[in-house]
Amino acid sequence: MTLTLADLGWSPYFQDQQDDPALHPMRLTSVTRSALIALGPDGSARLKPPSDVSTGDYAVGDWVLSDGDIAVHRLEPRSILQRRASGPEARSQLMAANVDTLGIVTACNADFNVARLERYVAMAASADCLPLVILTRADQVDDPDALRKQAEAISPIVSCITLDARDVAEVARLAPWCGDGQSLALMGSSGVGKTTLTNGLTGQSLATGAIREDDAKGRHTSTSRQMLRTLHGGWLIDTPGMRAVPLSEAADGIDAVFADLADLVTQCKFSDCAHESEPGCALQAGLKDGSIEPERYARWKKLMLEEAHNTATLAEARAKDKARQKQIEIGQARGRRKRGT
Ligand SMILES: Nc1nc2c(ncn2[C@@H]2O[C@H](COP(=O)(O)OP(=O)(O)OP(=O)(O)O)[C@@H](O)[C@H]2O)c(=O)[nH]1
Ligand SMILES: [Mg+2]
Repeated sequence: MTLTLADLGWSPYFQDQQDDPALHPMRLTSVTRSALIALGPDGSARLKPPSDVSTGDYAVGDWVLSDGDIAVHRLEPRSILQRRASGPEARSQLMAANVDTLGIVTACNADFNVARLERYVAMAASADCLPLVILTRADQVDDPDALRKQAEAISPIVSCITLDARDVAEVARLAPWCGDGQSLALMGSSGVGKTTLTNGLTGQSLATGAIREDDAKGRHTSTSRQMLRTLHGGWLIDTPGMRAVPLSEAADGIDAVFADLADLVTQCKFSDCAHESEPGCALQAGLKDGSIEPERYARWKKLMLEEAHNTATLAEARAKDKARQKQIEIGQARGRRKRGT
């Protein structure tokens, strides 16, 4: 089947960035340590990044301009989903690019957790993706609607669908989010049914794995991110289960999820109010008169502090990298002067 650029999600936003007609636009369907797998109207290709760039600087869903062998330019994405990478290094991990909707997958079991959902919604909001909570295993509880209401109460920007991910007819309700040129990325813990949904939406038979009976945790069956064409004419990005959702550079997303609290912050008497015991603190006043739920306030505060810390560490690491690079360049220039080249 021949795909057009529009089928792949191309738009004037990317067209405006194409300044070299000799290069071909392609969309990345998979990113490995050694290669970028890309799809274009002429089929798929295995590309390399330019010599000074690593494949970790690309995300599944990215648009690149290719010469057939090398991804010469990475086009500025319209949206990028990222989190702080796990491990001691201060790095941000690119998870998916040019996604229209983030499908936040959770199940009607022990995985359901409002604090975690808030993190995903903040991640989506800060990337300008629509947050859609997909609540699987609706077949295993009496009242999935009670959980749906809890998810939708997180923020007016959240919609939620409950379903049995194994039922292909039910899964087709997700078609509006992954039809013509639309991209839907699925994220969530291991075992919540991301790949089961992917199979239902794409007609593929990717491996799925049963969850543990005692704590409902999955076994990390999927190990890589990949973008697949859906039966509805759009794109779906399946991802491996995530153990944690550490946010960085997502302050605007947190403000979007907790818009009411973010509004109140502007009414505090002092601009550097820590919302603890300062006089004239609008948040403490809200807690006192019962208009703010204490648990939600505590989750907001924890997320704000963590995000600020992660963003600062990232900025510091980038500044150090820049300084190191500068020293290398100075050293190289000195060497060249000495050699008279
Ligand atoms: N009863 C029921 N079982 C489901 C549902 N969704 C998924 N499952 C089962 O849950 C198990 C895990 O599903 P997967 O699709 O592998 O989960 P995943 O989110 O891709 O997991 P990882 O790849 O490990 O991140 C499989 O045995 C599925 O058949 C559902 O809605 N209802
Ligand atoms: Mg999976």
